[in-house]
Amino acid sequence: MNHPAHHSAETLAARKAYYERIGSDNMTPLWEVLGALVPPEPRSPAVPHHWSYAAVRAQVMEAGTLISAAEAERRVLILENPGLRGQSCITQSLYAGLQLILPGEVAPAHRHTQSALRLVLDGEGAYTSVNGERVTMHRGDFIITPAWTWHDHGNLGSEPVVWLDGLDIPLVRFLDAGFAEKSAAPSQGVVRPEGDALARYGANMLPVDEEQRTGEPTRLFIYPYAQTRAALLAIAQGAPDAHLGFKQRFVNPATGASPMPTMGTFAQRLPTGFTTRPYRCTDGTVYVCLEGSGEAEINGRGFGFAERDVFVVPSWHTFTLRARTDSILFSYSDRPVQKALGLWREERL
Ligand code: 1HN
Repeated sequence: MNHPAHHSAETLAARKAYYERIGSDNMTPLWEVLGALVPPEPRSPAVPHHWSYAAVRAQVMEAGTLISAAEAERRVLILENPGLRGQSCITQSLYAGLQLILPGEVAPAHRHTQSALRLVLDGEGAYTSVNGERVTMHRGDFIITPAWTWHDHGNLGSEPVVWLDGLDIPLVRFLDAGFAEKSAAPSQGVVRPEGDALARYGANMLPVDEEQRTGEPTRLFIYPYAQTRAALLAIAQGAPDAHLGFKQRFVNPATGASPMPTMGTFAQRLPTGFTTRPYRCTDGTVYVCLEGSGEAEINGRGFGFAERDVFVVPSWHTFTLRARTDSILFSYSDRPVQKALGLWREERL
């Protein structure tokens, strides 16, 4: 409502009584909420936030003294947006968490309709298994478990391993489309040798008789950091984009679409001293610093970032990124969903 002050107490009381009467029939007046339902521009309840890995690492490790991976099923500390506490959300549509697996542990096999990505942050020696193929995790590797694929994790090494999980949980919850199933066996049998998917799908070739429809997730489920890093360094000879630095998107090599239909994933390099021009877009985005250090300024608030830190830029928040030292950032968002629905917008300021 626009001008409540211009109405008499009588009118307002009559309206209030009316709202109560129609409320008992589960109706409510649009005119009281119209402005909030159709705002002139996105007004996310999510807020910018930064998690320093150095600051939270000890708390992640402490979880390892309190519960096993087997009992927890997944031993994860959820990164909750301060504006969305209690909802297991880092943005309105996305989830993020830090998962810990100790030497000798297994996180048992299950599958669900939610799609997941892993970004390996700390420690060596863990593996994840996706539909019967194992992959050894190295720092910076980006690994996916598409919707309804069986997956379990283990740690065959001698160090704790921590990775970031990114899932489309809030989006699937919103759609009431979640299903999940636990496997009888904790670990999947290995049905293909390690490296099979990377060789078949990740070497600029595809099996000659395989076709994929747009929207199907990629059969390449590991994007090794060594490849990503080498590519970002090699393209950094020319001038960086003023708003994005040197920014690439990960693709399903069979279709050119995002690796999974619900989450877009990106890697970008910002050379030492480079500051991006102010930019905003409608996909709230989770950033992870893989290398380097710098500052993000988000709607006027400054956050320093260092290696392994996570920060979130909510929808339509204007931000800049400055690299204090040569930086590589990974990021993910719901951009493919917004693009498929014709909703995505960006503004380069
Ligand atoms: C899940 O399956 C994993 O497989 C991690 O590692 C986090 C959060 C919610 C629901 C399922 C995993 C998850 C999850």
